Amino acid sequence: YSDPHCAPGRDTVVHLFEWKWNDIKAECTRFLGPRGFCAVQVSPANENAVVTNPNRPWWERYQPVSYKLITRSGNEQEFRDMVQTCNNAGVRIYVDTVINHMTGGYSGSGTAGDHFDGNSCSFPAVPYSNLDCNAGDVCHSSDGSIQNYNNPEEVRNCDLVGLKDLRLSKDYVRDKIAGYLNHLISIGVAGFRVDAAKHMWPGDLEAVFARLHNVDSNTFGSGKKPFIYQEVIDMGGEAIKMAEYFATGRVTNFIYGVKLADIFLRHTNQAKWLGSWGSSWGMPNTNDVVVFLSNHDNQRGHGGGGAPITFFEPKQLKIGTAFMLAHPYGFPRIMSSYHWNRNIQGGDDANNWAGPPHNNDMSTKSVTINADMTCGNGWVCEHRWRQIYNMVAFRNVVSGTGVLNFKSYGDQQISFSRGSKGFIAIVADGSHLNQNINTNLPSGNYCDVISGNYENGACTGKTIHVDSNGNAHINISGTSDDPVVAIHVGAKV
Ligand code: QV4
Ligand code: CA
Repeated sequence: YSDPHCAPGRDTVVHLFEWKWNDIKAECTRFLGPRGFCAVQVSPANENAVVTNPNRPWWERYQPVSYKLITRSGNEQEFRDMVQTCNNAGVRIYVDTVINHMTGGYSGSGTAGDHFDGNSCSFPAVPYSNLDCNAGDVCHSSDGSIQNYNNPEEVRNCDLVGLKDLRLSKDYVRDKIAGYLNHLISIGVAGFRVDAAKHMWPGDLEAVFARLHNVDSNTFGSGKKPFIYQEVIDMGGEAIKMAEYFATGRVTNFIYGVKLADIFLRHTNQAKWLGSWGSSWGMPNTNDVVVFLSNHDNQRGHGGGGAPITFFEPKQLKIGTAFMLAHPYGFPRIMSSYHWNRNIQGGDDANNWAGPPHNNDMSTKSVTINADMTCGNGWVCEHRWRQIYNMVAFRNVVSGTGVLNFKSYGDQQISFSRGSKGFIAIVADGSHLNQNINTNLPSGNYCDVISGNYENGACTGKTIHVDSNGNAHINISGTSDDPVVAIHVGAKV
C-alpha cells in the first residue's frame, strides 16, 4: 500500500483543501500536470452532515452521512470528470476517507438530502443502524467519548469528539466501507488518506483493505494496490505508535513539521543539525511516511498536531518548503489553503471553524487565477508560489540522488547537494551567508529557481555561475524575502 503511484518523474502531493471538483479538474491540466506534481489530496468526497451552527464549517465534511458522492465540492459526475482528466494529465487523485465514524450525536440532513440521527446511529442512506456503532460493550469511558489517549481501547472503541464510532469489527461495516472505497477505485483514484486511523484497530483496517480491488490497471499498471496513508498523530507521548500502522500503508509524520518549525520558525533548534535529517531524528523510515509542514488541522490549531509553519508566515513557509522538497526524506505533501480571518482569543483561534470562500447561498466559490499565476477569490494557493512550485520541479530533477556535502556555516546557514544534479543553500535566520561553496554540479550558469523562473532557456532571477571545480559564490542575506538559493541541472542558462 505504500507506493503512491506517481507518474514517472513526479514526487509531490498537494492538498487542495475544500476545492471543488471542477476547479481541481482545471488545475490538473493547466498547472499541476505541466508543473510536475504527482497527486492531489482532495477533501472527503462522500455526503456529510450539513452543519449550520456555526454556518457551514470546513469540519462538517468529517461527519459522514452516506457514501454518496455529493458534497459542496460537487457531485459524482463532476468527481468522475476530475479523476479522469487528472489521470490523463499525469496527476493522481487521493481521497480523504472518513471511515472511523459518522456524525455527532444529533439528527439532521446531509449534503445529498439524506436524513440521519446520530444518537441512534441511524444512517439509512448507507444503511447503518444502532448495531453498526460501538457501544458500552466495547467502549468503557464515562460518557462514550475518548478521554484518555493513553488507553488504546478507549481511543479505538469510543467516540472521537462525540462522533458516532463505527463498529469496524463487524463484517457488515467492513463491507460497506470497502464498497465505498472500491467505488472510488472503480472511478480511477490512486489512493486514500485514511482519516483518524489511530482510532481504528490495525487489524480492522487490514480486514477492510483486504477487500479492496486493485487500482485501474490501464492507468497504474496491473496488480497494484491503492496507495494508503493513514492519519496517525504520534508525537511520541501516547500509547499508540505510528509503527502499528506500517503493515497497512504509510503514516502521516506530524513530528516532521513541528521539528522543522522549531528550526525555521521558532529558531529553538539549529539548521546545522539537519545533516542527519531523517529516521535518526526519531522518525520512521522514509518509505513509511508522508511528510508535510502543516495540514488542514494544525494550520488552525485543531487536532493537537503541534504548532507548524503556515501561510501566515510566508517567508518561513517558503524556506521550510524549499528544505522539505530539496531533501529526499519522505513523500512530501504541500498544503494549499484558503484565507480566513485568524482571531486568536486566549490561545485559540475563534475563527478556526470558518469554511471555504463561499457565495451567499453558501456554495463554495470557484478558484480564480490572476495574471501573475496566483489565486483570487480568497484561495491562498501556496502551491502556485514560485518559490514552491519551482522546488517541486527541483525534486523531480534530482530524484534518485542522495544528500551530498551537507555543510553548515554557522547555526542557521546550511547548504547541500543532491548528487551532481542539484544544490541548495539556506539561511534560516537573519544572518548573512557569503561563501564559495562546492556545489558538485557540472560547470555552467544556473538559474536560481527561488528568485526567478527558468523560461525558454533564460532566467528571470539570479544566475549562479559554477566553475570548472564545481564551486559557486553564494551570497544570501537572511533578512531578504527569500533567503534561499536553489539550482539544478534542469535549469541551466
Ligand atoms: C462537540 C463537543 C464534544 C461532544 C460532541 C457531542 O466538542 O465534546 O462530545 O459535540 O456531539 C466537530 C466539532 C466538535 C463536535 C464534533 C461532533 O468541532 O466540537 O463535538 O464535531 O459534532 C474535524 C475537526 C473537529 C470536528 C470534526 C467533525 O477537527 O473539530 O468536530 O472534524 O466535524 C485527534 C485525532 C485525529 C483528528 C484530530 C482533529 O486523533 O484523528 O483529533 N484528525 C482528523 C481530521 C480532522 C477531523 C477528524 C479527524 C474527525 O484531520 O479534521 O476533525 O473526522 O488528534
Ligand atoms: Ca473507532
